[in-house]
Amino acid sequence: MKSKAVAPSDTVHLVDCTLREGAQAPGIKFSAETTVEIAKALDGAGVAIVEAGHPCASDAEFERVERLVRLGLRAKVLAHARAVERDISAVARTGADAVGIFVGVNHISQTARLRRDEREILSMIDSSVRLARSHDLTVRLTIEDASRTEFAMLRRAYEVALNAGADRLCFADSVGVLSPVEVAAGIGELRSAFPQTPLEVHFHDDRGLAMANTLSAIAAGATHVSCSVNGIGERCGITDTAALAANLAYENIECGVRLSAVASLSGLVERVTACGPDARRPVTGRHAFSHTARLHVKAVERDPNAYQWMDPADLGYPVAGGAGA
Ligand code: HCA
Ligand code: CU
Repeated sequence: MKSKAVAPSDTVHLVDCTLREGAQAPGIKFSAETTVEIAKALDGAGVAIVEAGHPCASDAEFERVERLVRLGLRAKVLAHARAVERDISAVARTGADAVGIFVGVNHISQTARLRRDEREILSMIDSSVRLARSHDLTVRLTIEDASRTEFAMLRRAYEVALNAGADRLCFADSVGVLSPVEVAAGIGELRSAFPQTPLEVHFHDDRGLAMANTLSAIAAGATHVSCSVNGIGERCGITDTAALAANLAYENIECGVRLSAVASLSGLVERVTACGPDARRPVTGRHAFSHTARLHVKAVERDPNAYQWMDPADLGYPVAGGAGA
């Protein structure tokens, strides 16, 4: 029987990071032109926030983000920054609505990523959030590797960010190590600690659990989800925007994305990146809605629900055969 997720909120906001996290996938590079094409498609599909890129990385990256901002999309545009003045000023100069500041605070971040101690990192969080607010940017503060950060330390870092004026907190499972049971507990604990604060989750798929973790986080009260079309990102990528939209529709959770845009979004990113989803990938894979055994084919002819969880036509795939057609 189809069951509905126990979500405290029946609405979640998608933060599509195809143009930032996706640009970090091996072999993928977005030109200004393809950035514009993808951004327009995301906006047209109803994505709430488009994560554009990391403007401080290079002149070309700055121009790519600036061009996206100039489109004047309905979606809010967020650009990425380390917790340093240079990065945040670059985001402000692009005219983006929001900055996504990311910083790690656990031992491995102190020793391998930032080479600073906790006190120094907390001070970086404080000053970078204040600087961003002084530029009138909406601020998302992400703790990188939050999943391997002791709760008390995580809480201290988030408190500093909120006191400095951050608008939203983000919990990143940067290495993709969590399981849904751990996510339910961890996000539940954060929700209790910061009940009024919008909370985003960012799950990498290294254990193949990004989607499961995302649904678990939503059930535990996450309000925003980082995702990318076809799941592209570092290593195994992150939660797939297309599959997430389909899953949320199935669970009756509103995310603003038109379900019928799923096929074209996935196809566009496949074309631009010259890299399609695996044939067996849920929702967007070539075989996701194809039926082979005679018994199955016959049953589906009589009633498509016999061997399908969803009608591929609702996702924008030409029927019959859906994604596999
Ligand atoms: C990265 C890190 C990040 C940041 C996520 C965020 C992660 O690849 O630079 O800023 O919300 O997974 O921690 O993608
Ligand atoms: Cu990431």
